Amino acid sequence: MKIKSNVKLYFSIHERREPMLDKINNRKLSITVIGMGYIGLPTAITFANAGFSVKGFDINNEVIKMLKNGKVHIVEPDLQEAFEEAINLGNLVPTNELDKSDVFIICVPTPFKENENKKIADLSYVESAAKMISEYIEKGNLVILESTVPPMTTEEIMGKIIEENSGLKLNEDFYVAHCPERVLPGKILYELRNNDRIIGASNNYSAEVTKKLYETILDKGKVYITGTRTAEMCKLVENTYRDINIAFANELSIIADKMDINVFELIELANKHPRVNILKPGAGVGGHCLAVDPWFIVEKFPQEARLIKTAREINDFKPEWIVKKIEEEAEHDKSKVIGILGLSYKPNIDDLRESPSLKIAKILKSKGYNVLGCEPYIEKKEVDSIENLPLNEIVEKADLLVLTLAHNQFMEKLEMLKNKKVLDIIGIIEFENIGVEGK
Ligand code: SAJ
Repeated sequence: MKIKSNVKLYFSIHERREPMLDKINNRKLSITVIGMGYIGLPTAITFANAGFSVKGFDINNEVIKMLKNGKVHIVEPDLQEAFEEAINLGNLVPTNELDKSDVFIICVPTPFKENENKKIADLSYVESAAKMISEYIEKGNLVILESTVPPMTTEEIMGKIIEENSGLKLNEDFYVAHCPERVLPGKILYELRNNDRIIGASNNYSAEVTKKLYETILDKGKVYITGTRTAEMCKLVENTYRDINIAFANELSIIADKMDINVFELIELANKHPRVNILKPGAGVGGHCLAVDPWFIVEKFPQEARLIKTAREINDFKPEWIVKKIEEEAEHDKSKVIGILGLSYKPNIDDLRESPSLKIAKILKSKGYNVLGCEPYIEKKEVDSIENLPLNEIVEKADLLVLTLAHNQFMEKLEMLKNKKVLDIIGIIEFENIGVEGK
């Protein structure tokens, strides 16, 4: 009895596997990417330019309208050209209507929300994508989740929602995989082809098809197969590793300040040891990844994830500590004009999500200080209620300048700050002045 059912299962999977793999080989596989944001749009473009017929779905009509008019809505090197190539090939169709597809790839945001003073993942976009897919999914289809999620989401939440709403059975009728995105904004198209990919698959069939599919877009990158839980955790661990290391650097900066020594000199010298590589302290940790993902582990394992939580708290506290330093420098005189050099979350980009520099500016403003900002990568006169001035104007107007980001546009014009009072958070000016040997 047992053998018979196994044989039956083998044949049913075998029959379905061959056409799916053939379809990948001869580019007859249809792909729908759900979410046309920072990850979904470049992913859809990359698969389209690899020869697949791709639908780029988004619920935001404005985004679809813009794409249909031939313009990408994201600032990212070479993306517009790659998009035009995909459209000219006839392989990419932006749409706000979902339809049947061999493969669905979910690339929707997973922010966090506050719940009873705890930071937990907001999975509403993943859940609603899964519900939408349930209406169109057919036997043999594959659903790949690329969004960063807490452990036990791919099969246990997304898979379950599709089962409940479609009536199909996971691993018998349809398959799921988690293939977390790992690309760095500013280098997305390059990293999509050259970073290794981790694939967490619900069974061997899903692993084989997902691996084959992603290999069609990879140049240097390799595919590694594991279970869904390990893949989910792997993505979170990568960003948490970096967050913890930056927290160490930020904690050192606070200790060094108390000791009246230069933290940048300290780190430079410690890093001369062959097995030490301390990262850079700064204004704090921003962006939608490092500042968010570690909380997904804390949410699931609040008792165990003590170091992870502490690191998050240290990095979140850094902007508040910097505000205190600024107040001291300004002698608590609220008539003084404070200029914040850099408002985005890291150098040379326009992204403001979870930005520590912006947080510093807003705290100071809420305390009644006269705050000006300079964010050369944003062409607006105001950035989230902070007046945004060109460098020459802010240098002229501010009594105290706070250098929070090593934007190229600042680095090229550092001499403009020469005779100004500058609080250097990132160790550019002070560091050069003390002139550590070998630097
Ligand atoms: N930062 C420091 N000191 C450092 C390095 C960074 O303070 O020495 C700060 C930055 O200023 C910024 C924050 O950390 O505020 C995050 O910047 P980042 O460049 O470290 O990372 P992200 O958030 O832009 O991108 C990360 C990447 N993950 C890793 O490097 C492990 C990227 O590969 C991921 O794809 C991305 O998160 C994501 O989407 O998860």
